[in-house]
Amino acid sequence: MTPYESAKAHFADWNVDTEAALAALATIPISMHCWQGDDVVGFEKQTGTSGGGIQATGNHPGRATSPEQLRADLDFAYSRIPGSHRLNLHAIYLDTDETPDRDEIEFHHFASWVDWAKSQGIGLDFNPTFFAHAKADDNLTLSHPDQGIREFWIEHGKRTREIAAQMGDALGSPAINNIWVPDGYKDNPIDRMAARARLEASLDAMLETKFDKKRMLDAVESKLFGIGVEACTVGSHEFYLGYAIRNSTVLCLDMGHFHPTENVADKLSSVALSVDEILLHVSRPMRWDSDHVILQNDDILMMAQELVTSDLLGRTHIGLDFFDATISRTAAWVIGTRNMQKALLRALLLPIADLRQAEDNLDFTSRLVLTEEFKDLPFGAIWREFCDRQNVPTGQALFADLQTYQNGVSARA
Ligand code: RNT
Ligand code: ZN
Repeated sequence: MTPYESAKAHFADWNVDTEAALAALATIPISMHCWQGDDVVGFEKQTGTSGGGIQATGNHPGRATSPEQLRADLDFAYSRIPGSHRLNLHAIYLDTDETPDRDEIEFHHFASWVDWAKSQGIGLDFNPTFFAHAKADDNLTLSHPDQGIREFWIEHGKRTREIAAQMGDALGSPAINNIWVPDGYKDNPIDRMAARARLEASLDAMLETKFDKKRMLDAVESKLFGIGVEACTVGSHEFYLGYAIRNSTVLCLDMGHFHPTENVADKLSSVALSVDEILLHVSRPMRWDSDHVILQNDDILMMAQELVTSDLLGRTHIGLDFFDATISRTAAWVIGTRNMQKALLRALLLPIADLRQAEDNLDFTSRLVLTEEFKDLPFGAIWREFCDRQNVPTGQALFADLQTYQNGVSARA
């Protein structure tokens, strides 16, 4: 008996079908974020730091400094992640000799990404970039009191929607265009309502043109606070929850954008009653929105479990959002993305019918016994089988691969 066959039998004892779990996992795409590869710098000719309260810390060697390098790193990462996935691009990752400002970008500036995605069988998602720009230095963009600045960012947003739609056309899979703005105030503002009214009006203008949902989906992402905007974030959770419901957009929940003791997994079933589709930015906040690489910790396991038990996989887009510059950036992608998949696999391997029955019978003892006993089942053998079937390494082979690749990029200037 192979380790997998033995593990399969252990799970079968509890009426859990490992083959069904493996088949289900193989169909779940994860949208990997391009910005882990270069510390959210991008390829605009003029760049500074990311700004807007988001920051990669660390200076590990090997940061990708060109689209070619980033794609090479991505190729490596995808080759060590089982399954077929997506890439989430930001507008600052354009690939061109031209120097368009944010309100001048066009689809052709991203054509190389589309060609690459096509050749790799990868779907694309997209984001307007409302930070790292002189017109965002006040930490105000779509809600800026200056109409000219608002119009500049509205135009940027409109262009990203058009670009995302064309990406969706080219790849035959809708691109999510996710809107996150850094807008907020360091100290207590006098007129929160005015700022929110301006943000709402700008979003309305930006989203005025309707796109076929087969091409592009609009998503909106809330936040609690950022460095420099401690007192008020204009696009708060309540703001965007209401906006998404009234305007039928996708709602993005970033795990780092809530109070540290809030359970973001718990929000899924609540918001799913009011919005059709959810976008996740799976992240690991440590004390604040620190964007650490995700671990197989309770927060991630709970998130995956909710997606499975609340039957939300069909209308949730799983994206990642972390960036750590103190470690190998490619290893961060590979380990973080695999951790999301491992969490999903663990959820798919739970005896859900028995757990539900115990809960319905108010038999919380059985529920506890089952969840805790299941933690000891040979999950690793099932995961390994998944990787073997997809020709992706595990264990020491993975460890060696990650090191070898990092050694190869460490000499980059
Ligand atoms: C910022 C948001 C946002 C960004 C990316 C780069 O706090 O989480 O999603 O991380 O757009
Ligand atoms: Zn995010």
